[in-house]
Amino acid sequence: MKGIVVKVQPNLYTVKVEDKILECTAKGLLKLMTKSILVGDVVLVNDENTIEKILPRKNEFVRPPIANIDQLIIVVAVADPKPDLMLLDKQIVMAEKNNVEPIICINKIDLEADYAEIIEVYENIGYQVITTTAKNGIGIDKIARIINNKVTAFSGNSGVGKSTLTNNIFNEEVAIEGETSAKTQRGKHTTKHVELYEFANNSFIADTPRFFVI
Ligand SMILES: Nc1nc2c(ncn2[C@@H]2O[C@H](COP(=O)(O)OP(=O)(O)O)[C@@H](O)[C@H]2O)c(=O)[nH]1
Ligand SMILES: [Mg+2]
Repeated sequence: MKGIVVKVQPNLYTVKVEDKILECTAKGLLKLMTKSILVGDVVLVNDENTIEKILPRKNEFVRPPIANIDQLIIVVAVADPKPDLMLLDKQIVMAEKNNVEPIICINKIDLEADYAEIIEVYENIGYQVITTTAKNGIGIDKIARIINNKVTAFSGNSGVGKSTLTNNIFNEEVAIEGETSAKTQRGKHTTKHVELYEFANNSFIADTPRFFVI
């Protein structure tokens, strides 16, 4: 049976096979391999809920540990914290290099800030730019359309609204929201582990911590 790994714990892998969620272990040989099983891996599972094979990956990341990402929604806030365009550019390069489609999400447009130039610059070089007010659920419908039938991850500095976006998409608390610290203007690193959440059939979201490292 073919499935997708949605969660990894020490020696325990949660795999979605068709419409079933299975708690699986891995065949001894796989454990010895240097490349361990990652969230996002497409695997073959036998009748005893043992993972026998990892199918070839489209891409793989060490930090966060995840594989087979289709698209990366890179989130920047118009303010609080202020846009880090250097980080945005680095994430775009990282995505392109790894066969992941980058999409830019400008969040917190309820705050007083001028973001028209950011939209113009990135749209002019061919990227899709979405604007949202995650806190009030504005623009979530656009994101829901984009993530349909894909494995999507979010990246961006702490406090830009990744968890709030994810929570609004599911309309439930799947990830923990963190307050942005007034002192440092950075959010707490509340999102600790990597997990894929199924939004609709075959539409998965990873709420990953902070940003992707090449
Ligand atoms: N004003 C405003 N605040 C937001 C918006 N989206 C999220 N926030 C707040 O920003 C803070 C950080 O959000 P969070 O989702 O935890 O960011 P993450 O670190 O990227 O996951 C929280 O206090 C949210 O309530 C928004 O659209 N507008
Ligand atoms: Mg978060």
